[in-house]
Amino acid sequence: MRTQHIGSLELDQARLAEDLETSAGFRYSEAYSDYLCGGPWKSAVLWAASGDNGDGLVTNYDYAKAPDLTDYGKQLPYIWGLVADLVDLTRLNFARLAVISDSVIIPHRDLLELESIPGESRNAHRMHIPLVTNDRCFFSSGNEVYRMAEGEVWFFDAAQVHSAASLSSTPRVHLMLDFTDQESDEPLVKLPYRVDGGIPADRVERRPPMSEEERAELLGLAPLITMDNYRDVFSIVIKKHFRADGGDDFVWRTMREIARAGRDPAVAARIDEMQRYFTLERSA
Ligand code: YCP
Ligand code: CO
Repeated sequence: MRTQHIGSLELDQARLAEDLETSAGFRYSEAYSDYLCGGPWKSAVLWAASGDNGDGLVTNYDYAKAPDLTDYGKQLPYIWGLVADLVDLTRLNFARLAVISDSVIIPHRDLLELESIPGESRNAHRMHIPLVTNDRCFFSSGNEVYRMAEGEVWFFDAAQVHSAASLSSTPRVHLMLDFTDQESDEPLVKLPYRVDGGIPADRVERRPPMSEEERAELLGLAPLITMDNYRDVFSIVIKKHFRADGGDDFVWRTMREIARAGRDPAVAARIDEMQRYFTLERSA
């Protein structure tokens, strides 16, 4: 399903605040933090196979078992009520709270490691609902940068190369729901929506085109890049992608260029290997 805004929920801020306070006591998983440069990707599993909180890695759940509410899910009556009223639970595979601050995500595709899981029990459609966000939080899909607002319901195409940023110390809290691809007479979402919306023009962030001077400045990092700091360089290049339009494949292209112009060939090899892992192939 294409990334698109399909509707909005009225959030009851007082009830939400109560649940968020409860969730502050959870032991969040930091699985997938290798996708981030900066703060970790913290997730709390609310709904998963056999109601097991698990370790947060989607490949480590028993897909032969029916999904159910976890201990964490049970402790968030308001947030869980929103989910149960909104979606067809029979096709819901995973529900997570995802929290990030002071961090950016390496452009990647998801679902690449799920091919060995049977089709009808594998995550196939994703939905994002921001619960707490701010104007320093961004997403990108390909070379399009956009923002989601609190309470909005979005389909999210995780098979396209995507990235995200949370450029402040205030945690961004999203509900992330993953669905299977089973046939059903019931709608997946109990909201009237059209499935052709795409990213609304007023959510797209208009970035200035990147100047030749700015590109040259980034390439100026080449003499500095080493095996010790290439993730710091990644962070600078990804942050630039959210502020200026460098064209298609800007992040990976720029990282390859910087690494090749650098002094240590091992860095260029590492970037190529990472690009394969994050965007092309990944086995569980
Ligand atoms: C995301 N994808 O795009 C997640 C973050 C890694 C997998 C963690 O939000
Ligand atoms: Co992702």
